[in-house]
Amino acid sequence: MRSYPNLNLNLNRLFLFPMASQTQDSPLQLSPVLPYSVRPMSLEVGIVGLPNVGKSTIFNALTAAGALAANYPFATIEPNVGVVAVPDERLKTIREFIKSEKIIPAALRVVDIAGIVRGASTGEGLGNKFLSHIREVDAILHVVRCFAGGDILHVEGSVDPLRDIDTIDTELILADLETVSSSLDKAERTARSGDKDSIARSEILRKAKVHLNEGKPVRQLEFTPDERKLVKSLGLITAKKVLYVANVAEDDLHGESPLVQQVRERAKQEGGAVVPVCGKLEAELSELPESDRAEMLESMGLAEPALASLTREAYKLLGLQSYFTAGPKEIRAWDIPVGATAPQAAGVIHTDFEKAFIRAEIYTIDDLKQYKTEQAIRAAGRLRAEGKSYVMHDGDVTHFLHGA
Ligand SMILES: Nc1nc2c(ncn2[C@@H]2O[C@H](COP(=O)(O)OP(=O)(O)OP(=O)(O)O)[C@@H](O)[C@H]2O)c(=O)[nH]1
Ligand SMILES: [Mg+2]
Repeated sequence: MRSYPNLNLNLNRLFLFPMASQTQDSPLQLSPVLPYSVRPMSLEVGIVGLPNVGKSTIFNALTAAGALAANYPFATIEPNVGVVAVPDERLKTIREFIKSEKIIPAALRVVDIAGIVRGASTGEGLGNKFLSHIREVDAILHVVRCFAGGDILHVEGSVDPLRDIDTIDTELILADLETVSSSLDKAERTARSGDKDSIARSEILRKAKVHLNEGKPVRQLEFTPDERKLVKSLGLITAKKVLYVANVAEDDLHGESPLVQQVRERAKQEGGAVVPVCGKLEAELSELPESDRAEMLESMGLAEPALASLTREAYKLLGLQSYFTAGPKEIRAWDIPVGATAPQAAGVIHTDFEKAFIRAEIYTIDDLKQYKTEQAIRAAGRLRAEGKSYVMHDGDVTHFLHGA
């Protein structure tokens, strides 16, 4: 039987309002565990950084949510959460050939929390209490101030991105150390009864504790896939991958200043990346009607808004790619890890599709451009039937055949 992904209402609620967000005026009460219907469907990133470096400004730009951005530290107290559509030109290309009621892009959830200051772990500033809101995220966006801007207060009195990165890293390491220490106490207590899980848990926690005590983030440690699952469940912030967002000055949109170069160097050593974003201009851009945005981007000499480059880098960092489903009801992008097999990709739509997977019919967007219709692609012998061991490629257009 052929299946066009049959949408479960719950899953879709998120996508019907891709720009929906919660703002300062109506803070969303985040539960520690997000609803199941949301979690597997969208990538989630949490924004960290010192106070007043432009986190909320960038969050606004990303979500056009209108969260409070103001020139005083700790403007953000409650976390802001926004859900944005991941820009992907390939969806539009598919729609040129396949008539469909709607396009459903992949979604990115962005969580903006209060700034962290030196000494947060001992209660300075607003302390660490907002870190709980980013324990569940997939990756960290670390916003670093790289613009001078004399009238914008810097909590440390000067602009120095590497010092700021160290400050945040230290506080996050101390926060994780606290988590690890209390989990270790508990795990060691239950391990005494010989409980295998607790013994495994204790070992990992001890390894993490030694490392954190040396002032190093957990992400540097090697773990087996099983251990990695456990580490994930611990919600350690320094175990998550980091994408640096350099908040650049209006005259350095491509991030060529020495300050941004320093951050780039730092990211390179850590195996990460830097995306230069001018928060102020991006926020202005996001307030324009869609039709005027391209003109403003062009006048700024930018090819695309920050959201596009940020999501692309986040996908790369997390080893994610997209495949598409396309039919008369919808054209939709789905996120999968690089290396996922066809049944695993089907499982992202519905777990039953993975279990009852029969085969996938797959073509590429280039096939679609060349042959114009699926029938023509099939007639030309370009519609591939792929089995259980097929490893998905980025951009595959797919129908899953399953017995569910
Ligand atoms: N010149 C300039 N000012 C900026 C830029 N980005 C943010 N600002 C200003 O810096 C101030 C702080 O911005 P916010 O976005 O509120 O900073 P934040 O990091 O969220 O601060 P907290 O929530 O207090 O931690 C505001 O006055 C912004 O207008 C930028 O790219 N250039
Ligand atoms: Mg803020």
